[in-house]
Order: sequence, then C-alpha cells, then structure tokens
Amino acid sequence: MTTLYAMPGAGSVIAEIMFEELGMKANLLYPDEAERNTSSFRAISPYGRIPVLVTEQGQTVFESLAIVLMLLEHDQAGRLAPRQGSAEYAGFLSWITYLATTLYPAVLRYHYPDRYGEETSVRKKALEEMNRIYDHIEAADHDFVAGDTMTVADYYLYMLIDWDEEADVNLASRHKIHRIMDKVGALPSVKAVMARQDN
Ligand SMILES: N[C@@H](CCC(=O)N[C@@H](CS)C(=O)NCC(=O)O)C(=O)O
Repeated sequence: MTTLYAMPGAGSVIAEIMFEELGMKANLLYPDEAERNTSSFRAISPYGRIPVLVTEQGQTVFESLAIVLMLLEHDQAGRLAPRQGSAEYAGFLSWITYLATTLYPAVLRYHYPDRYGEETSVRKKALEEMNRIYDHIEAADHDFVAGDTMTVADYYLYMLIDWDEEADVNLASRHKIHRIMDKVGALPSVKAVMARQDN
C-alpha cells in the first residue's frame, strides 16, 4: 500500500486530499521531530521535512509538488489536472509550480521567521510577498488558479491559505480567491481531510 509521512495540518494535506479524490487507500505515518531527525528519515527527506510519499513499488518521493505530480499518474480520468500535452497543461504546471516555489516558502518564512533572520522584518517581508502572490493569482485571466476549471492547484492554494493567520484580512478584497476557497472548502474530500487535522 502507498505510505504517506504526514503531520497534522502540514504539507501532507495536499496528498491526503488527492488520496480522497482518487479513491486511493494509504497508510499515514506521523513521525515526531526526533524521528524526522534520524538518518533513516533524512535519507528519504534531506531536510527531515513532511510530506514524503512511498509508492506501492517502494519509490520514495519528497517535496509536495513532486508528490502531486506523482499522484496525478493515478488520475486516469484527468479530473484533477489537464492531461500532459494538452493546451492547458503548461498553464497548470506553471501555476502549481509557482505556488510550491513562491507562496509555500513565503508562508514558511511567516511561520518560522527565526530560521531566516530578524523575526519582525522576516515576517513583514513574508506577508508582503504572500500578498503580492495573491495579487498575481487574483489578476490572472482565468476563473481558477490554473485555468477555467478547478484543478489540484486550487486544492494546493487552499492548503496554503489555511495556514495564513491573516487570511480574513488578506482575502477581504480578493473575490476570486475567496470564491475558489469556498468551492474547494465545500468539496467532501476536502471537508473529510480538514476535519481530521489538528489545527
Ligand atoms: N518544499 C517542501 C516544504 C516542506 C515543509 O517545509 N514541510 C513542513 C511542514 S508544512 C515541515 O516538514 N516542517 C518541519 C520542519 O521544517 O522541521 C515541500 O513542498 O514539501
């Protein structure tokens, strides 16, 4: 069976939502900080970070974006993303990569400012960057994050915004993102996954 190394309310949420959407059974493991610092865990996740996926074939995948792309191989019906090679695929790949490589790190800097420098200024700049990225998403000429249909990129944004402690203020005038959050949050898969997180 597929295994996911997870943490409640962490980057493993996106994989959990995909399992639900794809009807995949998975074994969820919750390593504590000490376990995440062991050499055996560091061998599968260099920074000791969550999430890590271990496929049925025993392949190990770290980094949430890599896990999303790996799990999309199980989406035979193409419900969660445009098919590779389609006209929409380039946009999908660009936007989900943008979230994973810009917004996710900004949210991490907001939550763990001490890792990056002087806390107040790191946090302030992280928040500014989060808002800049929200602006880019809001201004893009399509209804959802990566195009005119909902994709796993919208679920990914939902996960990141769930960690934004100032989301009420930050999203107040961003009606498109607000609407996307409402639609994603209403999905039974998302409701089920969020209900079992501890945050
Ligand atoms: N770029 C990584 C970031 C993963 C990450 O930072 N995960 C956090 C949880 S959301 C974590 O493991 N934090 C524990 C730590 O850094 O010690 C990804 O997309 O998977």
